[in-house]
Amino acid sequence: MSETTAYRICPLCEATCGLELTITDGRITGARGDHADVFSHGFICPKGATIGELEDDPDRLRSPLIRDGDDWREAGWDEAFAAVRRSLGAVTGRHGRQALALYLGNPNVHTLAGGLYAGPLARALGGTNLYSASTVDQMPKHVAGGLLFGDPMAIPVPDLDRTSYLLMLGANPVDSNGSLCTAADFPGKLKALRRRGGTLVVVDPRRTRTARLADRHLPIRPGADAYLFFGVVHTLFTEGLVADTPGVDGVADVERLSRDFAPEDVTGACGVPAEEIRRLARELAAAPSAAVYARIGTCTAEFGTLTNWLVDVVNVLTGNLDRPGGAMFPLAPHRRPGTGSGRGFRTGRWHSRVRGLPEVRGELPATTLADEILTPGEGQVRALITVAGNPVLSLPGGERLGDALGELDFMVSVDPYLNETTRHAHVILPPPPPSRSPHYDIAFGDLAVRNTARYSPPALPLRDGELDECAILARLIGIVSGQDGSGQDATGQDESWRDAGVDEPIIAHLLGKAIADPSSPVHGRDPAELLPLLTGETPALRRLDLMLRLGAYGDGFGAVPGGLSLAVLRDAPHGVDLGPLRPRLPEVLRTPSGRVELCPPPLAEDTVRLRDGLARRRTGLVLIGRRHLRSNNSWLHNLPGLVRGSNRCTLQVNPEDARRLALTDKGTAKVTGAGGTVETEVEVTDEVMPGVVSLPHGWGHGRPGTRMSVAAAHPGVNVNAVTDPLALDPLSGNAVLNGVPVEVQPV
Ligand SMILES: Nc1nc2c(c(=O)[nH]1)N[C@H]1C(S)=C(S)[C@@H](COP(=O)(O)OP(=O)(O)OC[C@H]3O[C@@H](n4cnc5c(=O)[nH]c(N)nc54)[C@H](O)[C@@H]3O)O[C@H]1N2
Ligand SMILES: Nc1nc2c(c(=O)[nH]1)N[C@H]1C(S)=C(S)[C@@H](COP(=O)(O)OP(=O)(O)OC[C@H]3O[C@@H](n4cnc5c(=O)[nH]c(N)nc54)[C@H](O)[C@@H]3O)O[C@H]1N2
Ligand code: SF4
Ligand SMILES: [Mo]
Repeated sequence: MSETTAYRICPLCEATCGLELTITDGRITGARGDHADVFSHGFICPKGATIGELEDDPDRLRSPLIRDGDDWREAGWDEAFAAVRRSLGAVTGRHGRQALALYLGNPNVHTLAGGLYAGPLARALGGTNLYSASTVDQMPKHVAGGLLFGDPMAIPVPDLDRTSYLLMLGANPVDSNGSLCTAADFPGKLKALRRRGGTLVVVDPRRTRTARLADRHLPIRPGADAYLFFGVVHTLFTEGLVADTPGVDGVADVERLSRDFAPEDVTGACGVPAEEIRRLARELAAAPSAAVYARIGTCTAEFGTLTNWLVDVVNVLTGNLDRPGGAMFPLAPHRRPGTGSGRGFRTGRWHSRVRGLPEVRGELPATTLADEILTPGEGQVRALITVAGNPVLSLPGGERLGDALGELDFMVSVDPYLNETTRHAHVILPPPPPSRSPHYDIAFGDLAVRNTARYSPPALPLRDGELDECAILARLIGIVSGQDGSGQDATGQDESWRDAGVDEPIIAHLLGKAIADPSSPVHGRDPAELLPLLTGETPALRRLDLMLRLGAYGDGFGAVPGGLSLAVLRDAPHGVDLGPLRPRLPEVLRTPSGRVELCPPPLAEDTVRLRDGLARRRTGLVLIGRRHLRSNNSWLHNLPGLVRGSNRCTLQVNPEDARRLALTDKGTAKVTGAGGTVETEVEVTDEVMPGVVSLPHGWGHGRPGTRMSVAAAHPGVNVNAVTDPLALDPLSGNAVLNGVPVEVQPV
């Protein structure tokens, strides 16, 4: 028996914990927190601890599948890619590139493959049918950041380790472990905040486990955070609490807009008492440092972009943007600092064919994908690529989308499971499990509460028949872009890399830009001298090495002694600490003015909608979502270690509502919304406020043709059969998943 230890960053959520894996005879036999990890210091959650189960799951696909009528047959990679090439070519040959769509799911931000290849794959499409989980998640954040700071990736995060006052809305990091705020051991950081005398206030319709850690929990009517925040802004102005705001335009315009939203005006809409709104404003202004942090509950709502704008308005007006202890901009190791101005950000450069919805960051709202497949005419979608997504369960209208997928001429999915979505594919290309893939978090360095750099090599080698996901995506890009004429003779992995030819042009482009940039450490050097210095067994890793060496802390190919490179990270299995967040204004800005634009016209215009909503009568039940520590969206329900115990897909109902509606605990309720009806188990609890019911997403398993036996035994119901595919935040195209009007009846 041989036993070894390997270190691997957990890819299952945004906390990015360092895992210490025990490997016995080529299998993962243990996973615990890596105490030496410079970022997570030993913290993990039950999901990270079951990573071995994920690896050994007998339902996990280990070789490509090709549809054969109602059956599947296992195929080799060359045969699978040849089938993809033939079928995609037939569709685009007949109908043009607009007939091809791509859906990118959430795990793309958790894999090196997604980080390096999702962008190039999207660009290779050559049409406008790009969809992703971003429009059922955080798109309002990108739009707010884009308009305020000129860069949709400029999303400030709370400086958790140093703040003395944290106001949190629409987030439950004790269960989710945090989002758009990468912080391992979020619960520990909240406890530490209180221990050092700081204050935590949580605004949430549910008394979550996070709310229970807080000094105050303020229940709010779902979808109404923008009202609360305008009330706070109003108070800051009327009580003279606004800090100096050098480098900020539009303060007077925000003041003017806020006049309609006095605490007394908004209290009816949001359900938070006027005096409490004033108190929040006063406390935020008076705290030595304070940060407002708003997450998914505020994004997936009808005023999602307005809310996330107002959150940063409050961070600015209280003097807390970009100062230690406030809301700050991380600087990831593979990024270069900016120049302080740029072209700015706009949306609506094109519109969706059927519903006329504006493009945002090159994407169309995911909830309109079904319309684009089902509506005949020029530009109709006839082929779909999904990578790491399960839109049938994740999107409002997902059930209709499932029907639509059955109508496609061709569908290919890069996914390890035969699930509710991939069962409609014609070819499935499964990636190897995380422990057999190299890892570096491209996405989360931009969002982490401390700057660090960490790389995990594969803990185990690929097994026969497995292909690294970077190679899978590179190969797909080659096919989609028409560059892969290689044909049929690609045998081993080296071949499939070589014929893809995706990375070399990107490397040449990045290097060329750096060489031309007077502020780069490689300015004026010769590419022919630098290229051979790149290390890495694969083109993906060579590209990562390049990004690190040119990045903010890079070695500049020797110009900066002690700087980062892939080799340096390989020698540091627990990561390299780069210190606490540092102020980045104005360098981080990409607005044409080089200033923070506090009152961009699209946001100012959308306040009309908010004002109109003040008069709306608010009666009737609304639905919100819920996350559980042992679950992760739709795809970890096949691990016995995580689904053990009682049913979690319950409808939480306040006792007051339960009495009124004659619902009983453990009884069954029928929940009806604009999208349809589901029947589910009732859980009567005063955790949810009156007038609000809560049902988690990602359930609805056990369908014919899927191959997830454990999930099928714990099916739950699909909440997105109830939510409304037509309900969107207009500025971001983000779906409304919280504050969904529903009717509930006993069965
Ligand atoms: N009602 C409601 N709906 C919601 C939400 C909500 O709160 N309420 N939340 C929304 C949010 S925030 C999100 S992010 C979306 C998620 O929406 P999706 O991304 O569409 O769905 P996931 O459930 O994350 O599915 C992930 C898929 O990736 C596959 N996968 C796992 N690991 C890998 C890998 O390494 N490589 C590849 N190629 N595939 C992999 C899994 O098998 C699964 O099929 O759901 C959204 N939907
Ligand atoms: N265990 C686990 N962890 C996860 C996931 C998972 O499915 N399970 N999913 C991952 C993903 S993809 C994401 S995006 C993140 C999300 O991470 P979080 O943003 O922390 O998401 P949630 O835990 O859903 O918390 C959202 C909170 O918003 C509240 N809420 C709902 N509507 C409103 C509203 O209108 N206003 C306010 N103020 N609050 C509201 C809900 O009651 C809930 O407590 O979690 C990630 N981590
Ligand atoms: S909190 Fe859990 S799932 Fe998230 S990265 Fe850490 S161990 Fe993995
Ligand atoms: Mo998400």
